[in-house]
Amino acid sequence: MKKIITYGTFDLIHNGHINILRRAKELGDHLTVAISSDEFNAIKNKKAFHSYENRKIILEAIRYVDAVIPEHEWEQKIDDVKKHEIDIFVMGDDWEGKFDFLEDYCEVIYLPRTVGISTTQIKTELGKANNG
Ligand code: C2G
Repeated sequence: MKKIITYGTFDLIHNGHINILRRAKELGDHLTVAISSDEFNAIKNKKAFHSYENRKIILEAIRYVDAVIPEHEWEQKIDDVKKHEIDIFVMGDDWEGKFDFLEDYCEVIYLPRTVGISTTQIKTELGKANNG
């Protein structure tokens, strides 16, 4: 069984998230998603609309996702890859090159981001709409 892992905040789920989850799953048989805890988001200077628990509930309902684990820190990836016997690590190419150190443990694949959508854009445009 070929196991895939990917990491992210996955707040306000949108088509860009779905595209990378679908394409990650297509690379193997089992996809684990490590979603950032609320505390780790603070380290990433991100404030998610949905709490970790709610982002987990939403991710678990997506057909491409087989398991959801928490991401507490940058340094956990090697342990995660070993513990979950991961074959392929996948991230959007905005992270191109940043996780190449994992190549000693698994295949590393960066996939093109979906253009024209982001959680930040959703928040910004909703903010404008509500403020007239
Ligand atoms: N993504 C994408 N296309 C978009 C937006 C996001 O392909 N239009 C991808 C990102 O490249 C990432 C995943 O969706 O692979 C999750 O994006 P975020 O929730 O923004 O995750 P991020 O804050 O980049 O956290 O340790 C890694 C970090 O946790 C990644």
